[in-house]
Amino acid sequence: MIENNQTPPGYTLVTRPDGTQFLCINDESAVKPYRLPDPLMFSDGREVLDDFDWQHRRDQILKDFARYMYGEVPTGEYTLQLTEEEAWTPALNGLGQRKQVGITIETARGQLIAHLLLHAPAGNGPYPVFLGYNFTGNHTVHPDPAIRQAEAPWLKNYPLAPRGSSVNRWCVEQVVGAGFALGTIFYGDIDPDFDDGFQNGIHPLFYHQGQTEPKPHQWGSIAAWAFGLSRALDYFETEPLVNASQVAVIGHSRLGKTALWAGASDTRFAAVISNNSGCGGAALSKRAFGENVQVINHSFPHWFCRNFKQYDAREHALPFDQHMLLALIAPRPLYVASAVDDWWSDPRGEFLGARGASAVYEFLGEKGLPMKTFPPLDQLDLSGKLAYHIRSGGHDITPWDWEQYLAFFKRNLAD
Ligand code: GTR
Repeated sequence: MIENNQTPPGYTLVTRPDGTQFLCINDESAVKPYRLPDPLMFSDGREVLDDFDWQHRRDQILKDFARYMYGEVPTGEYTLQLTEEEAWTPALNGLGQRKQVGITIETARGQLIAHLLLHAPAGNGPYPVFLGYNFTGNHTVHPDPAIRQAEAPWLKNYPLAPRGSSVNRWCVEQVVGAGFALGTIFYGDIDPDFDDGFQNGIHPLFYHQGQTEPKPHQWGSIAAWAFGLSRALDYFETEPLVNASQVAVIGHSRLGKTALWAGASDTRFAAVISNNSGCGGAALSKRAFGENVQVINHSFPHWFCRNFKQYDAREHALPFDQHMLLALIAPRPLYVASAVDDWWSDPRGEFLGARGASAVYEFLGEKGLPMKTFPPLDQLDLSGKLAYHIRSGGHDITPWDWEQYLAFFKRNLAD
């Protein structure tokens, strides 16, 4: 137990739901000096000189993130089966249409179904798409009674969120009205978001004989969720109404971390949008501002691979930082967004992550992040392939955020 009067300046005492307390930095003055690895330098000190070099360096960075942070997807075989649960049906009061698809992932050990809800404008397409997980079930993103209720087996112990209860975060009409399709899946369809020792969800489907948990370098839940997003993209490749080469993967908070890892590990995603993704997302780990590696691993032991725990309170030892995760998305369009009251996600650290990745965009011949210094609240500059804003208000994804993402994606499609 740490007494309040012992809290050093620049820190605050954070109590997690299980009662464990952590000292976390909540003021710039407490951030210790740190050194960021250069994404354009090989680990042996050699400089990245051309596109060919970058491909090698990129592979090295991707492998390190997989091995030490998010975890590698096991190599076992699986099949994918796509079931039309509802054919294209007029929806949204004539503004668009709706389709629901079951994506079944099957291995020798069993199967799991992720239910995709897809809205599109009323024509024949193909439309560019936003794809992102929802936290509370497809039926919560819009009040439409035809949308299937979430039904993952482990939900039986939890109250189901009411229909339409997360409309403020989804803005279906706004997206479809702007000429985009919008796909969403309940993230719990792929893996439940609690520490179950990886006994439910997708992990056990990939265990070898006698295996009971992923190996230390194998996938945690974020990597599993990212894998699920790639399977939705597999489906888009078969769907004539959407343009599978124009899919922006989007996510808020832990699902923003997921969107970033999906975009980094699957280059078929044409654009990536990280909303308030914070620690383990766009924010630099080595600043340890707000939520840090030890706290995130304690609170959510299932999000990252076991190897990541060796960096608890040892961020300085990480062979990478999150600017390099963002650099893996280059030269594709990337939007990193923060909110000013979301200190826990370290807005400045998210900005510095984007700033650090910008060098790679420029190396690859693209305009990176337009602003060199931390921008004022609510200020926009969408002229680069990399965008950043810090919005007034708290940890959330709002219609205003969506408006910027629509404008950014549209602008980049036109290029
Ligand atoms: C918090 C967590 C953050 C963020 C957030 C969310 O509890 O500390 O890393 O992901 O949850 O997903 O809403």
